[in-house]
Amino acid sequence: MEEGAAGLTWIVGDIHGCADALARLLDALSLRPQDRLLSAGDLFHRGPEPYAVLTQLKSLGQQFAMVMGNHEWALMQRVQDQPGALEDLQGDNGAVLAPIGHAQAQELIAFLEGQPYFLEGIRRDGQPWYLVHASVLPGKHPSEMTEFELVRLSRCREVSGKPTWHEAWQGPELVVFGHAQSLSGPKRNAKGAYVAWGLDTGCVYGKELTALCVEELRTVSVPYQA
Ligand SMILES: [Mn+2]
Repeated sequence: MEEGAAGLTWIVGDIHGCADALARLLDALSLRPQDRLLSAGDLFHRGPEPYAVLTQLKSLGQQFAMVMGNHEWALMQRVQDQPGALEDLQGDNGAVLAPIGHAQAQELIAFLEGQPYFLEGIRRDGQPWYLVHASVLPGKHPSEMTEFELVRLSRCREVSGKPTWHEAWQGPELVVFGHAQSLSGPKRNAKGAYVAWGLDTGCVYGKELTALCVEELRTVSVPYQA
């Protein structure tokens, strides 16, 4: 992706329909025109205000980009199987989408159509970064992973003990991801370099919504309740 001259790339973790927290996070970030906000996916399901999340993100225009989460993946699978069927907007494993009107549902689906499953870039110090919802297997580029693997925690099946990806990931790329509260926070490799950063800090469970500045490796968090 093209980086603005002095622009910062902020990546926000799982929003899950928490529109108030998103509004407070955007206030805290005070994005400048050259900055961007990227989402690690799981934007709308489980939480109280999916449509208010959508309108806030759309208002960012070209400053916003996202990767699909497992809930968007499941929703779009169903929409592709049954074009026009907007009655059932559940996410993965029956995750609820708070009720929204028919026109709003159409708007939400149109927003998600064609969204990517990964994004990538290069930090100013030359370290490449990947943004995915859940995982990248060691030795693979995200483009070599299936959509299903990218939105769920994948296991290294060829390694003894079949560890999950984050237990084996040594970089050098920085993988920014969401999906798993238990994996939130930074991870360093044996050389001390940051090689993964989990951003699901449990907002929809009453905890925090977190964004990471990729260039500066610092986070800003806001609580679920003001
Ligand atoms: Mn998820």
